Amino acid sequence: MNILQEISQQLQDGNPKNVAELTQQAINENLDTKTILDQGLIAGMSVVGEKFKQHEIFLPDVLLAAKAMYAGMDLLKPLMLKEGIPTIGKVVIGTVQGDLHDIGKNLVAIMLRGAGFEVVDLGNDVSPEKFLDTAEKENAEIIGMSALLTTTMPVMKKVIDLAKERRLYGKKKFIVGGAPLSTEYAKEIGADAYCFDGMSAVEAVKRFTGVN
Ligand code: B1M
Repeated sequence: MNILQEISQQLQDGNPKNVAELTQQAINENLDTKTILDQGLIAGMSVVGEKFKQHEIFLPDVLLAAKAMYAGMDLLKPLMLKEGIPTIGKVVIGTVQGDLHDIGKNLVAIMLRGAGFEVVDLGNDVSPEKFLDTAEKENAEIIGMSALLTTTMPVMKKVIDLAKERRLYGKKKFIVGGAPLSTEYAKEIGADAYCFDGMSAVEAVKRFTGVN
């Protein structure tokens, strides 16, 4: 088993301490940050998700895996931010109301910051009003919404509909992401872009702010 497989396995087993040690070891061995993230941490979390779906494991196991994921991400975060350049645009980001999943949203926030954007992170369970009030107050060009549950996806539409009411639609760009979403859904609700992962969120925000 190589070190990336070990990270994935320890994450699946819900061992934050071991995940942190192995992640640090991989960093010391000069493994690429994105490789550690994708083939170690995210790979492990994908297995956890699949097992949870099949009822092979239960919620407490998923919580432990999430803790382990954060133990690894905390070490990778400074490296991901390192190449940051001066602020070139502002993004308000959050997980929509009713949804507590924040691992993916946090990863996206880290990558946006790493790409030089200022990010106002509202956390999870964010109401439509809070997204829009903050974007106005902070004068942010972009509003980024994350949803991991099919039951919370419609909140994204509520945010966009409220933006239309407040005549903000067209003035701000709306990007959406999260495992249950798709390009079609994004189009249907009037979002400006569906982002599959952190990298595509960075690309979309660059496009909307005119950064190359
Ligand atoms: Co929950 N959960 N969970 N969960 N959980 C899912 C999402 C689920 C698919 C599991 C399953 O059944 N296979 C399922 C949803 C089913 C559905 O709606 N279709 C589910 C369920 C049912 C639930 C509960 C309802 C369980 C219960 O209570 N019975 C409950 C809901 C609580 C709530 O939110 N109200 C619940 C709770 C939890 C925990 C709290 C235990 C924990 C969350 C911990 C946390 O986030 N702090 C948890 C976890 C960890 C998961 C899984 C296993 C992993 C999610 C994750 O972090 N993935 C998940 C299964 C899965 O997704 N395979 C599952 C890793 C992360 C890096 O990926 O979040 O997809 P992801 O983010 C990616 C992209 O999607 C994208 O970029 C990220 C990086 O590549 N992206 C964006 C995400 N947001 C973006 C925003 C952007 C751009 C890109 O722009 C703004």
